[in-house]
Amino acid sequence: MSRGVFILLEGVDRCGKTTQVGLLSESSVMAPCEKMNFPDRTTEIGKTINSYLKSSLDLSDESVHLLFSSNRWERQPHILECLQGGKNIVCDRYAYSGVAFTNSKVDGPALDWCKACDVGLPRPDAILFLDVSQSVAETRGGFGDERYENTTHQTAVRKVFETLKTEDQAMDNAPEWHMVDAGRSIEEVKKDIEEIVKGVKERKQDTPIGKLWS
Ligand code: ADP
Ligand code: 2DT
Repeated sequence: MSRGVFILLEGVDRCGKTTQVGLLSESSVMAPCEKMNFPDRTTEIGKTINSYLKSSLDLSDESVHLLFSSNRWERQPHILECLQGGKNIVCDRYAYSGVAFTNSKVDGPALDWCKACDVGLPRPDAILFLDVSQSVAETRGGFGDERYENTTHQTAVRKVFETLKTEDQAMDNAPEWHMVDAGRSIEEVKKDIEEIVKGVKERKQDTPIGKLWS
């Protein structure tokens, strides 16, 4: 039996991740499928992260970064169990958001420090980066009240994503990156994503599960 494949959707706020993760998880291309998202606010660590994002709790940049990472590590056994059992995973944000949102802070921790705590997590087989300009993203509804929901930070986040893509592309064992033009209609983006995922399955489902950034 082939293993499941691990598909990660990343991008800035309102690029359409939640919409497309939902559609892909219901598509026959991904069946059987488990849908995940990070931060997972349902766990004890996730509840602390939620308080931080809602600004009812203050934490240092380093401390909250490690909590976001820990929130992924607590799901590691389940991720591996799904993939080994032949279940595909579609995930809304992961360590890439983790690094991008922390490193982009003013005087934020260094990129390598940000990456270190996520090294060894289950490696996504592919990252589908939903690429949309900041101005288009902002026509899709106003920012809410959570931390990070402002244009300056989102622009800085986008630059770190670019750096992470460049670094991955220089590695032998990194996820495939696919830039998806997310400025099109929901249906067009969905079709594009399904085609990409078909190819990823063919290439990856009979390879060993990888470890992130190692
Ligand atoms: P994210 O999870 O990346 O923040 P969402 O999927 O929640 O983004 O989408 C943000 C808003 O934009 C929602 O109101 C959604 O219905 C809308 N939306 C999503 N994709 C598109 C698209 N391709 N074109 C226009 N509006 C979209
Ligand atoms: P959502 O709006 O997708 O719930 O994200 N974030 C996310 C981090 O700062 N570090 C992380 O490791 C992850 C996964 C991105 C809530 C916010 O949390 C940020 C936006």
